[in-house]
Amino acid sequence: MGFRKDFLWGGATAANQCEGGYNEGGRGLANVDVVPIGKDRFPVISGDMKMLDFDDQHFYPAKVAIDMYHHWKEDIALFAEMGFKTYRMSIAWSRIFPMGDEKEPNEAGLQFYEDIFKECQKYGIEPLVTITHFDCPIHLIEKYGAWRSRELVGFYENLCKVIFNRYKGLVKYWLTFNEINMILHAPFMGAGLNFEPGDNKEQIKYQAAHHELLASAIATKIAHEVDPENKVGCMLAAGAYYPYSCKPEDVWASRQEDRENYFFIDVQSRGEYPAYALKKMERAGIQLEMAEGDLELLKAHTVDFISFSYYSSRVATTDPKLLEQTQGNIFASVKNPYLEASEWGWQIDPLGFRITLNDIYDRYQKPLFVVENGLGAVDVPDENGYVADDYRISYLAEHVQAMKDAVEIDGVDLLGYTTWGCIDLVSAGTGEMKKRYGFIYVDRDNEGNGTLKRSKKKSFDWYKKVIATNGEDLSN
Ligand code: P53
Repeated sequence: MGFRKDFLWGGATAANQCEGGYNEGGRGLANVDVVPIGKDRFPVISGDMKMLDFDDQHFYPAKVAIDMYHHWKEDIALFAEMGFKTYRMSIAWSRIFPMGDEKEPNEAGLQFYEDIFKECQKYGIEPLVTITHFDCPIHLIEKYGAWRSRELVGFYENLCKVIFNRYKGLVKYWLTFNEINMILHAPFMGAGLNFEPGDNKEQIKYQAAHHELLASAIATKIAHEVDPENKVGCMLAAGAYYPYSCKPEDVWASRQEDRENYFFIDVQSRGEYPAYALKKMERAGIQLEMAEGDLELLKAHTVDFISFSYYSSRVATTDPKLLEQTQGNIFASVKNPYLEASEWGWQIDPLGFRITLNDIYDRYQKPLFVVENGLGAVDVPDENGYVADDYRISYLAEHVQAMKDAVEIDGVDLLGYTTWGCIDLVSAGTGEMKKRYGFIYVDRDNEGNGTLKRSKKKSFDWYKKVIATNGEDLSN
């Protein structure tokens, strides 16, 4: 009973949040490099403030991040020491195609990831690769307007052809777009989109989404052609919406919010635009430009599994006073009076995790993969760099238990679990180093000070035990 014998335990990172080395190995600049920390971050990631290069007024944490570009061997050795069965990571598009629209890839970038995959193989760690985790080459933004242009589909297709062929036999599990629904909430970070005054934002976002959905279907097709062993997944920023009250209007509002996010996965997993989305677009005057054959491609090449991130449940309401609270958050959510929240206000809800796992499994009936979950917290190391992160252990233990309930009691088919930021890295939402998720502490702060030295936290040994017992022993 419990988790399957070959359950894929591990951790997750994204290139732009850990690699650094932004101008090394022939790498080109990307949207994710030029998002600063501080008050301008939100305007930039939402596409309202245009920033396509560095300036002197801002600090850009992704330039160095935790410098995994030079530390990957040591970091993977630590993952292996914890007993990782899988490591979720992403490829930086602009390492492989620095501009994005070249015909020939950059060999140094290809070699960089090949070395990493071989290192994983040495330890029996199965890589789980996100093809794009928010990144888009700057050149594609400047020349084509990023994903609003259909030409991006072709450039992404080239990227996929190159990496599927090159890494055949080394990588089997692929995710096409990280948190594809992020395009609605943070369009510059999610899809390289910038807006000019007067732009019809909804039209642009949904058209860009169509291009990504199409690109995802084409990637799935190619992945299966190149190697029938390949398994391709979609990726959703999940977290069930609860109605604030049992007032039918609140219940309806929560369903609408859920659908806004499920929309993408409905297309990627069922292969069709759902009726409610078509109606919604029609009412909003959104007209998707499609080419002949698009709908057939979407239908024919659906994903093999569904992956998602889960940090928190969310709350929907129709009460205007409560709605005011939600301003300025990437995901609009009202405070849930029954839940405690993290230091960043993310509400902690393990049962919500079980609910979310069940909702998604009921809806798609395909194997699931939890590819992000964890607690972002302030860690205070002692003089040896050791952090006694009991709060993180308790968050993770409760969530693993909830996941086990979903598997054991509810029958959800689950392939694996990778915790977010298994090594401390830069926060996507805030750009901070201070918001830490890792089992491994990295000595670096928000301003870029620190030795980058790695040290094990208390949770390191805890997670090692969890993996060794296949999730049976969760005690601290
Ligand atoms: P940070 C918001 C809400 C849900 C997921 O987030 C999100 C975000 C973006 O902040 O993104 C995912 O770093 C994403 C990761 C990110 C992680 O959640 O803001 O896939 O890149 O780091 C955690 O605490």
